[in-house]
Amino acid sequence: AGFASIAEEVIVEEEEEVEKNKYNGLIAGKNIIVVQAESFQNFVINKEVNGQQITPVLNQLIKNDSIYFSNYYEQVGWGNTSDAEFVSHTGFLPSTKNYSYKSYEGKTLITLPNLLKKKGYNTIVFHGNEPDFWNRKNMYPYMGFDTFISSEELEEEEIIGMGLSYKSLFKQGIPYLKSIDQPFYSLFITLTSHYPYIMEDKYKSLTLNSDYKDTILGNYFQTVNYLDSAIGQLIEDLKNEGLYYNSVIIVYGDHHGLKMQDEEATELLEVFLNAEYREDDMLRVPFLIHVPGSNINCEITTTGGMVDFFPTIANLLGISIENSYYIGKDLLNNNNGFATTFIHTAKGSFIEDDKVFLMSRDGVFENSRGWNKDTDEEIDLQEFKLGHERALAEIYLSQYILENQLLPLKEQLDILKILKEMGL
Ligand code: GP9
Repeated sequence: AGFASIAEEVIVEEEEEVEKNKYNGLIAGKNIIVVQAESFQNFVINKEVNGQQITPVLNQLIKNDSIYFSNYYEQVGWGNTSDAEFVSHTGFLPSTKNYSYKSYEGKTLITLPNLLKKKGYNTIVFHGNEPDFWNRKNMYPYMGFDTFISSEELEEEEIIGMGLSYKSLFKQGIPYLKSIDQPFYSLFITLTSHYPYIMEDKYKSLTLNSDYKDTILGNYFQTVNYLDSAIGQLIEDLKNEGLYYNSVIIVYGDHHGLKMQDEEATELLEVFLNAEYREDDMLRVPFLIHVPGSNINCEITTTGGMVDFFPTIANLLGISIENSYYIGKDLLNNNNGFATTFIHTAKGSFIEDDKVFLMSRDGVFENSRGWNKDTDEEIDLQEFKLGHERALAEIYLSQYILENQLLPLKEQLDILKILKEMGL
């Protein structure tokens, strides 16, 4: 079956709905501009270093016409940045065998861009690096992106670190957005804040004292601050081009940048945070939906992960999808926080609203650790048994469904039967 007929089946017809979810259709028909920000962690939000806000633009945005998710976690595997794209847009967890853009190349996928195309949207993705990196060029047609603007089309006017700078990427993206028919779904995948966070002084705006200057943490702050100012510039440009009020701007971090294993970074961070830097701090990324003119101003504290992006945004766009087509949950209509996490090769770790479970590296449940998020107190492992099984089920179910192309075959999506076949 072609994708068109599959999408017809997936989108639940309006007449079938009994009760609409909260915020259903809030952004229906609007242009969507998503910024997937490289190595962007949540701990910098609303924080100051040497008396200066690290993310002043985003801090303001969060307070005005925005929904901010403050307990949102990365869910990436081998594919790092590309897995963040994959998981966010499919609502399934990444492959455990290879990077998802390799494992699932050629598969029929139900993705946010694919569904939006059915609603008349144009889809476009921008990334200032070579198109073959992470197999993006081959994979984007399956992800539903019609147009891919990479380093082959973009001018090399400002290169920082691994590729085109944030500011140049956004600036060069605007004419493309102006030239395509509206509404559009656009994704900007950024690079400037990629490890090791080295930039020339002329791009640095924070004045740092000797505690931070030229340290990994100080350099990280500078690149994140540069990202923040680039988002400010993007918003100004959207206003000047008449695109701002009919667009929604979404920003999320793709994965962590400062590893706990990096002793220098962790030592500096613990002084900066005045607290221990733990796994959940490391894996938490910001997620923000800015809806100009909406007067919405809310913080969602329910624990979620990247698999939740697809159902959450779909609900906001007024697209109702049967929940057997994704693993995640609509974070605006769910109070049961849960995020399966990938921290090392042993699988089955997860985070809930009040606790964290970290599966032992040796894969033995009894050697694992679990603690209360607020008090840091260790919790009896038996309390994590069910969550651990759920985390494993989410991982293997994602893989089983995607590998075996079960998505187009509605009648085969009997979740309980699949779990039984998998021995879970
Ligand atoms: C490469 C960029 C960075 O194109 O997406 O990828 P990462 O190394 O962070 O996965």
